[in-house]
Amino acid sequence: MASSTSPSDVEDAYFASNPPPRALQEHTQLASEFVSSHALAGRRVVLITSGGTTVPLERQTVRFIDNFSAGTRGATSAEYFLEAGYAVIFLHRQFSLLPYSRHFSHSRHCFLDFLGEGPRGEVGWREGDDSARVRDVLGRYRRARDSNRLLMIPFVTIGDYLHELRAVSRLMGPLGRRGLLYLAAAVSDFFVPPERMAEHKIQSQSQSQSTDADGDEEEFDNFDASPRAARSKRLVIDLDPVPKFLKNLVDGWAPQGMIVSYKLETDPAILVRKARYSLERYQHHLVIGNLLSTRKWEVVFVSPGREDRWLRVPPPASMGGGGTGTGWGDAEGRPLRADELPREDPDTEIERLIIPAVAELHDAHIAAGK
Ligand code: 9Z3
Repeated sequence: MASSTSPSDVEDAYFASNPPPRALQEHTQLASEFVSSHALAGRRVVLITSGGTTVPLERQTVRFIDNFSAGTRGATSAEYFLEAGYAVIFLHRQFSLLPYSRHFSHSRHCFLDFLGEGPRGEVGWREGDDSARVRDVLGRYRRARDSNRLLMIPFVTIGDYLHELRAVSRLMGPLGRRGLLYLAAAVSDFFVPPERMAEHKIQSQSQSQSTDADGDEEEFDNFDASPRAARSKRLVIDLDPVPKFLKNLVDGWAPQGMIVSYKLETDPAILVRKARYSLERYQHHLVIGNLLSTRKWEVVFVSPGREDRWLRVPPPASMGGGGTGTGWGDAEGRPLRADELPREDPDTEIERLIIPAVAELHDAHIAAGK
Protein backbone atom coordinates (compact mmCIF):
# COMPACT_ATOMS: atom_id res chain seq x y z
CA MET A 1 0.00 0.00 0.00
CA ALA A 2 1.33 3.46 -0.83
CA SER A 3 2.62 5.51 2.08
CA SER A 4 0.04 8.06 3.18
CA THR A 5 2.70 10.73 3.55
CA SER A 6 4.22 10.95 0.06
CA PRO A 7 4.48 14.55 -1.27
CA SER A 8 1.70 13.88 -3.78
CA ASP A 9 -0.63 12.47 -1.10
CA VAL A 10 -0.02 15.52 1.05
CA GLU A 11 -0.71 17.71 -1.98
CA ASP A 12 -3.94 15.90 -2.85
CA ALA A 13 -5.17 16.05 0.74
CA TYR A 14 -4.36 19.75 1.14
CA PHE A 15 -5.92 20.91 -2.11
CA ALA A 16 -9.00 18.72 -1.67
CA SER A 17 -9.76 20.11 1.77
CA ASN A 18 -8.82 23.79 1.35
CA PRO A 19 -11.17 25.57 -1.06
CA PRO A 20 -9.73 27.52 -4.02
CA PRO A 21 -10.16 31.30 -4.29
CA ARG A 22 -13.22 32.40 -6.25
CA ALA A 23 -11.20 34.00 -9.05
CA LEU A 24 -8.89 31.03 -9.62
CA GLN A 25 -10.42 30.04 -12.93
CA GLU A 26 -10.36 33.58 -14.27
CA HIS A 27 -6.74 34.02 -13.18
CA THR A 28 -5.75 30.71 -14.72
CA GLN A 29 -7.32 31.74 -18.01
CA LEU A 30 -5.45 35.06 -18.03
CA ALA A 31 -2.16 33.41 -17.10
CA SER A 32 -2.60 30.73 -19.73
CA GLU A 33 -3.10 33.31 -22.50
CA PHE A 34 -0.19 35.36 -21.19
CA VAL A 35 2.18 32.38 -21.12
CA SER A 36 1.11 31.16 -24.59
CA SER A 37 1.71 34.50 -26.26
CA HIS A 38 5.17 34.94 -24.71
CA ALA A 39 6.15 31.31 -25.29
CA LEU A 40 5.29 31.85 -28.96
CA ALA A 41 7.48 34.95 -29.04
CA GLY A 42 10.36 32.97 -27.48
CA ARG A 43 10.39 35.36 -24.53
CA ARG A 44 11.40 34.52 -20.99
CA VAL A 45 8.64 34.66 -18.40
CA VAL A 46 9.13 35.03 -14.66
CA LEU A 47 6.47 34.20 -12.09
CA ILE A 48 7.15 36.46 -9.09
CA THR A 49 5.41 35.88 -5.76
CA SER A 50 5.25 38.89 -3.49
CA GLY A 51 3.90 40.10 -0.14
CA GLY A 52 2.65 38.29 2.94
CA THR A 53 -0.13 35.71 3.25
CA THR A 54 -2.94 35.89 5.79
CA VAL A 55 -4.09 33.06 8.03
CA PRO A 56 -7.83 33.44 8.65
CA LEU A 57 -9.16 32.38 12.04
CA GLU A 58 -12.79 32.26 10.92
CA ARG A 59 -14.48 31.26 7.67
CA GLN A 60 -16.39 34.52 7.65
CA THR A 61 -13.17 36.24 8.42
CA VAL A 62 -13.05 39.02 10.96
CA ARG A 63 -9.64 38.15 12.38
CA PHE A 64 -6.52 36.81 10.77
CA ILE A 65 -2.80 36.39 11.45
CA ASP A 66 -0.50 38.28 9.10
CA ASN A 67 3.19 39.08 8.67
CA PHE A 68 5.37 42.11 8.05
CA SER A 69 5.92 41.90 4.30
CA ALA A 70 4.84 44.93 2.27
CA GLY A 71 5.96 43.34 -1.01
CA THR A 72 8.85 45.71 -1.60
CA ARG A 73 11.19 42.94 -2.76
CA GLY A 74 8.70 41.50 -5.22
CA ALA A 75 7.50 44.81 -6.66
CA THR A 76 11.03 46.17 -7.07
CA SER A 77 12.27 42.90 -8.59
CA ALA A 78 9.40 42.97 -11.12
CA GLU A 79 10.61 46.30 -12.48
CA TYR A 80 14.16 45.04 -12.93
CA PHE A 81 12.98 41.82 -14.62
CA LEU A 82 10.91 43.90 -17.03
CA GLU A 83 13.98 46.07 -17.73
CA ALA A 84 15.89 42.85 -18.45
CA GLY A 85 13.34 41.89 -21.14
CA TYR A 86 11.28 39.36 -19.17
CA ALA A 87 7.51 39.11 -19.20
CA VAL A 88 6.30 39.11 -15.58
CA ILE A 89 3.42 37.36 -13.84
CA PHE A 90 3.14 39.25 -10.58
CA LEU A 91 1.36 37.03 -8.05
CA HIS A 92 0.96 39.39 -5.15
CA ARG A 93 -0.86 39.90 -1.89
CA GLN A 94 -3.81 42.21 -2.52
CA PHE A 95 -3.00 45.83 -1.54
CA SER A 96 0.72 45.18 -1.19
CA LEU A 97 3.17 47.24 -3.23
CA LEU A 98 2.92 47.04 -7.03
CA PRO A 99 5.65 47.60 -9.60
CA TYR A 100 5.89 51.27 -10.65
CA SER A 101 3.02 52.55 -8.51
CA ARG A 102 5.13 51.62 -5.45
CA HIS A 103 7.04 54.86 -6.09
CA PHE A 104 3.92 56.89 -5.27
CA SER A 105 2.10 54.92 -2.63
CA HIS A 106 3.71 55.87 0.62
CA SER A 107 3.33 58.80 2.91
CA ARG A 108 6.11 60.93 1.45
CA HIS A 109 5.07 60.57 -2.20
CA CYS A 110 1.35 60.19 -2.58
CA PHE A 111 0.21 60.33 -6.22
CA LEU A 112 -2.13 63.21 -5.37
CA ASP A 113 0.95 65.35 -4.75
CA PHE A 114 1.59 65.23 -8.49
CA LEU A 115 -1.85 66.45 -9.51
CA GLY A 116 -3.13 70.02 -9.54
CA GLU A 117 -6.14 72.05 -10.63
CA GLY A 118 -5.92 74.26 -13.73
CA PRO A 119 -7.57 77.69 -14.22
CA ARG A 120 -10.85 76.16 -15.47
CA GLY A 121 -10.99 73.59 -12.70
CA GLU A 122 -9.51 70.85 -14.86
CA VAL A 123 -7.36 68.28 -13.08
CA GLY A 124 -3.95 67.68 -14.55
CA TRP A 125 -0.30 67.08 -14.09
CA ARG A 126 1.54 69.50 -11.82
CA GLU A 127 5.13 70.14 -12.90
CA GLY A 128 7.54 70.12 -9.97
CA ASP A 129 10.96 69.00 -8.77
CA ASP A 130 9.99 65.36 -9.14
CA SER A 131 8.71 65.61 -12.73
CA ALA A 132 11.71 63.92 -14.34
CA ARG A 133 11.50 60.96 -11.96
CA VAL A 134 7.76 60.58 -12.41
CA ARG A 135 8.13 60.76 -16.21
CA ASP A 136 10.77 58.04 -16.06
CA VAL A 137 8.58 55.72 -13.95
CA LEU A 138 5.53 56.41 -16.12
CA GLY A 139 7.50 55.70 -19.30
CA ARG A 140 8.74 52.37 -17.96
CA TYR A 141 5.26 51.43 -16.76
CA ARG A 142 3.72 52.27 -20.17
CA ARG A 143 6.34 50.26 -22.03
CA ALA A 144 5.66 47.21 -19.84
CA ARG A 145 1.88 47.53 -20.18
CA ASP A 146 1.78 48.41 -23.88
CA SER A 147 3.90 45.38 -24.72
CA ASN A 148 1.62 43.21 -22.55
CA ARG A 149 4.55 42.07 -20.45
CA LEU A 150 3.02 42.54 -16.99
CA LEU A 151 0.16 40.43 -15.63
CA MET A 152 -0.95 41.10 -12.06
CA ILE A 153 -2.74 38.40 -10.05
CA PRO A 154 -3.79 39.07 -6.44
CA PHE A 155 -4.22 36.68 -3.51
CA VAL A 156 -5.04 37.19 0.17
CA THR A 157 -4.86 34.04 2.29
CA ILE A 158 -2.26 31.29 2.50
CA GLY A 159 -4.81 28.98 0.85
CA ASP A 160 -5.42 31.38 -2.05
CA TYR A 161 -1.67 31.74 -2.50
CA LEU A 162 -1.03 28.00 -2.69
CA HIS A 163 -3.91 27.38 -5.11
CA GLU A 164 -2.78 30.25 -7.37
CA LEU A 165 0.88 29.22 -7.23
CA ARG A 166 0.08 25.66 -8.19
CA ALA A 167 -2.28 26.62 -11.01
CA VAL A 168 -0.01 29.25 -12.56
CA SER A 169 3.25 27.34 -12.23
CA ARG A 170 1.61 24.31 -13.90
CA LEU A 171 0.91 26.52 -16.92
CA MET A 172 4.57 27.31 -17.46
CA GLY A 173 5.36 24.08 -19.32
CA PRO A 174 5.29 25.63 -22.83
CA LEU A 175 8.14 27.95 -21.80
CA GLY A 176 10.46 25.02 -21.08
CA ARG A 177 13.67 26.30 -19.51
CA ARG A 178 12.77 29.89 -20.35
CA GLY A 179 10.36 29.88 -17.40
CA LEU A 180 11.62 31.29 -14.10
CA LEU A 181 9.93 31.08 -10.70
CA TYR A 182 11.05 33.71 -8.23
CA LEU A 183 9.44 33.07 -4.86
CA ALA A 184 9.77 36.22 -2.77
CA ALA A 185 6.43 36.12 -0.92
CA ALA A 186 6.61 35.79 2.87
CA VAL A 187 4.58 32.62 3.24
CA SER A 188 2.88 31.65 6.51
CA ASP A 189 4.29 28.53 8.13
CA PHE A 190 1.17 27.79 10.19
CA PHE A 191 -2.55 27.81 9.50
CA VAL A 192 -5.95 26.77 10.89
CA PRO A 193 -7.07 23.68 8.95
CA PRO A 194 -10.65 23.82 7.59
CA GLU A 195 -12.01 21.19 9.96
CA ARG A 196 -11.04 23.34 12.97
CA MET A 197 -12.04 26.72 11.58
CA ALA A 198 -15.02 28.49 13.15
CA GLU A 199 -17.73 29.58 10.72
CA HIS A 200 -18.54 32.83 12.54
CA LYS A 201 -16.64 35.46 14.43
CA ILE A 202 -15.03 33.92 17.50
CA GLN A 203 -16.94 35.26 20.50
CA SER A 204 -15.15 36.66 23.50
CA GLN A 205 -18.44 36.43 25.46
CA SER A 206 -18.96 32.67 25.29
CA GLN A 207 -15.36 32.19 26.39
CA SER A 208 -15.93 34.38 29.38
CA GLN A 209 -18.41 31.92 30.80
CA SER A 210 -17.09 29.52 33.38
CA THR A 211 -18.35 27.37 36.18
CA ASP A 212 -17.76 28.30 39.79
CA ALA A 213 -17.08 25.98 42.74
CA ASP A 214 -20.80 25.25 43.20
CA GLY A 215 -21.23 24.33 39.56
CA ASP A 216 -23.12 27.54 38.74
CA GLU A 217 -22.34 29.38 35.53
CA GLU A 218 -20.59 32.69 36.06
CA GLU A 219 -20.29 35.45 33.51
CA PHE A 220 -17.43 37.88 33.20
CA ASP A 221 -17.81 41.03 31.16
CA ASN A 222 -15.30 43.23 29.38
CA PHE A 223 -14.96 45.47 32.42
CA ASP A 224 -14.04 42.68 34.78
CA ALA A 225 -10.26 42.93 35.32
CA SER A 226 -9.92 40.07 37.80
CA PRO A 227 -7.18 37.47 37.05
CA ARG A 228 -9.90 34.84 36.90
CA ALA A 229 -11.87 36.70 34.26
CA ALA A 230 -8.65 37.29 32.28
CA ARG A 231 -7.84 33.58 32.37
CA SER A 232 -11.28 32.55 31.25
CA LYS A 233 -11.17 34.99 28.31
CA ARG A 234 -7.94 33.74 26.86
CA LEU A 235 -8.06 32.68 23.24
CA VAL A 236 -5.77 29.76 22.52
CA ILE A 237 -5.12 29.25 18.82
CA ASP A 238 -4.05 25.83 17.67
CA LEU A 239 -2.24 25.98 14.32
CA ASP A 240 -1.08 23.21 12.00
CA PRO A 241 2.08 23.49 9.92
CA VAL A 242 1.47 24.54 6.31
CA PRO A 243 2.71 21.69 4.09
CA LYS A 244 5.90 22.57 2.19
CA PHE A 245 5.18 22.32 -1.52
CA LEU A 246 8.54 23.35 -2.94
CA LYS A 247 9.41 19.74 -3.75
CA ASN A 248 6.08 19.32 -5.56
CA LEU A 249 6.80 22.51 -7.48
CA VAL A 250 10.28 21.36 -8.48
CA ASP A 251 9.28 17.81 -9.44
CA GLY A 252 5.76 18.21 -10.69
CA TRP A 253 4.36 21.69 -11.21
CA ALA A 254 7.19 23.36 -13.14
CA PRO A 255 9.88 20.74 -13.69
CA GLN A 256 11.75 22.53 -16.48
CA GLY A 257 11.82 26.09 -15.23
CA MET A 258 14.50 27.59 -13.04
CA ILE A 259 13.31 27.88 -9.44
CA VAL A 260 14.56 30.53 -7.05
CA SER A 261 13.34 30.75 -3.47
CA TYR A 262 14.08 33.27 -0.75
CA LYS A 263 15.05 32.27 2.77
CA LEU A 264 14.29 34.70 5.55
CA GLU A 265 15.91 34.55 8.97
CA THR A 266 16.51 36.94 11.83
CA ASP A 267 19.60 35.21 13.27
CA PRO A 268 22.72 35.79 11.13
CA ALA A 269 24.36 32.69 12.63
CA ILE A 270 21.96 30.30 10.89
CA LEU A 271 21.07 32.04 7.61
CA VAL A 272 23.52 30.36 5.23
CA ARG A 273 23.10 26.94 6.84
CA LYS A 274 19.31 27.13 6.53
CA ALA A 275 19.55 28.33 2.91
CA ARG A 276 21.89 25.44 2.00
CA TYR A 277 19.60 22.98 3.80
CA SER A 278 16.60 24.24 1.80
CA LEU A 279 18.53 23.84 -1.46
CA GLU A 280 19.53 20.28 -0.60
CA ARG A 281 16.07 19.35 0.56
CA TYR A 282 14.15 20.67 -2.42
CA GLN A 283 16.82 20.28 -5.12
CA HIS A 284 16.03 23.55 -6.86
CA HIS A 285 18.41 26.03 -8.41
CA LEU A 286 19.00 28.98 -6.12
CA VAL A 287 18.19 30.12 -2.61
CA ILE A 288 18.60 33.80 -1.86
CA GLY A 289 19.15 34.27 1.85
CA ASN A 290 18.31 37.50 3.63
CA LEU A 291 17.97 38.79 7.18
CA LEU A 292 14.96 40.77 8.25
CA SER A 293 17.09 43.64 9.54
CA THR A 294 19.47 43.98 6.57
CA ARG A 295 17.38 42.65 3.67
CA LYS A 296 17.44 45.97 1.83
CA TRP A 297 21.22 46.06 1.46
CA GLU A 298 22.60 42.55 1.63
CA VAL A 299 21.59 39.10 0.40
CA VAL A 300 23.46 35.86 -0.14
CA PHE A 301 23.15 33.58 -3.19
CA VAL A 302 23.37 29.90 -2.33
CA SER A 303 23.35 27.57 -5.34
CA PRO A 304 24.49 24.01 -6.08
CA GLY A 305 28.20 23.58 -6.75
CA ARG A 306 29.00 27.27 -6.22
CA GLU A 307 30.51 29.31 -3.43
CA ASP A 308 28.10 31.43 -1.41
CA ARG A 309 27.99 34.85 -3.01
CA TRP A 310 27.06 37.99 -1.07
CA LEU A 311 25.58 40.95 -2.91
CA ARG A 312 25.63 44.29 -1.16
CA VAL A 313 24.69 47.90 -1.72
CA PRO A 314 25.74 50.70 0.61
CA PRO A 315 23.36 51.26 3.51
CA PRO A 316 21.73 54.72 3.30
CA ALA A 317 24.57 57.21 3.79
CA SER A 318 22.54 59.59 5.92
CA MET A 319 22.23 56.89 8.55
CA GLY A 320 25.79 55.52 8.60
CA GLY A 321 26.61 52.19 10.26
CA GLY A 322 24.89 48.87 9.59
CA GLY A 323 25.28 45.37 10.99
CA THR A 324 22.64 43.36 12.75
CA GLY A 325 19.70 45.44 13.75
CA THR A 326 19.99 48.53 11.64
CA GLY A 327 22.10 50.22 14.29
CA TRP A 328 20.67 53.44 12.91
CA GLY A 329 18.44 56.00 14.47
CA ASP A 330 16.15 58.81 13.45
CA ALA A 331 16.60 62.45 14.48
CA GLU A 332 15.44 61.64 18.03
CA GLY A 333 17.72 58.63 18.27
CA ARG A 334 14.77 56.24 18.02
CA PRO A 335 16.11 53.12 16.27
CA LEU A 336 14.83 52.66 12.74
CA ARG A 337 13.88 49.27 11.44
CA ALA A 338 15.29 48.32 8.05
CA ASP A 339 11.85 48.49 6.47
CA GLU A 340 11.55 52.11 7.55
CA LEU A 341 14.71 53.14 5.78
CA PRO A 342 14.15 54.93 2.47
CA ARG A 343 15.47 52.87 -0.48
CA GLU A 344 14.30 54.77 -3.45
CA ASP A 345 17.44 55.73 -5.23
CA PRO A 346 17.87 53.17 -8.03
CA ASP A 347 21.61 53.15 -7.30
CA THR A 348 21.00 51.75 -3.85
CA GLU A 349 18.21 49.27 -4.57
CA ILE A 350 19.74 45.87 -4.08
CA GLU A 351 17.38 44.36 -6.70
CA ARG A 352 19.47 46.27 -9.27
CA LEU A 353 22.21 43.71 -8.48
CA ILE A 354 20.01 40.71 -7.67
CA ILE A 355 18.06 40.54 -10.93
CA PRO A 356 21.03 40.62 -13.39
CA ALA A 357 22.74 37.97 -11.23
CA VAL A 358 19.60 35.76 -11.32
CA ALA A 359 19.24 36.35 -15.09
CA GLU A 360 22.84 35.22 -15.58
CA LEU A 361 22.14 31.97 -13.75
CA HIS A 362 18.98 31.63 -15.83
CA ASP A 363 21.13 31.98 -19.00
CA ALA A 364 23.21 29.05 -17.75
CA HIS A 365 20.05 27.06 -16.93
CA ILE A 366 18.75 27.58 -20.47
CA ALA A 367 22.13 26.81 -22.05
CA ALA A 368 22.39 23.57 -20.05
CA GLY A 369 19.22 22.32 -21.73
CA LYS A 370 20.55 22.76 -25.25
C1 9Z3 B 1 11.85 36.94 1.54
O1 9Z3 B 1 12.76 36.55 2.21
C2 9Z3 B 1 11.75 38.38 1.05
O2 9Z3 B 1 12.99 38.86 0.68
C3 9Z3 B 1 11.13 39.30 2.13
C4 9Z3 B 1 10.96 40.70 1.51
C5 9Z3 B 1 9.77 38.76 2.55
C6 9Z3 B 1 12.05 39.40 3.34
P1 9Z3 B 1 9.57 42.88 1.86
O3 9Z3 B 1 8.27 42.38 1.36
O4 9Z3 B 1 10.40 41.61 2.41
O5 9Z3 B 1 10.41 43.50 0.77
O6 9Z3 B 1 9.44 43.78 3.07
N1 9Z3 B 1 10.84 36.09 1.16
C7 9Z3 B 1 10.76 34.71 1.53
C8 9Z3 B 1 10.22 34.52 2.91
C9 9Z3 B 1 9.77 33.09 3.17
O7 9Z3 B 1 8.67 32.92 3.60
N2 9Z3 B 1 10.60 32.10 2.91
C10 9Z3 B 1 10.33 30.75 3.34
C11 9Z3 B 1 11.24 30.47 4.51
O8 9Z3 B 1 12.10 31.33 4.84
C12 9Z3 B 1 10.71 29.78 2.25
S1 9Z3 B 1 9.64 29.83 0.88
O9 9Z3 B 1 11.12 29.39 5.11
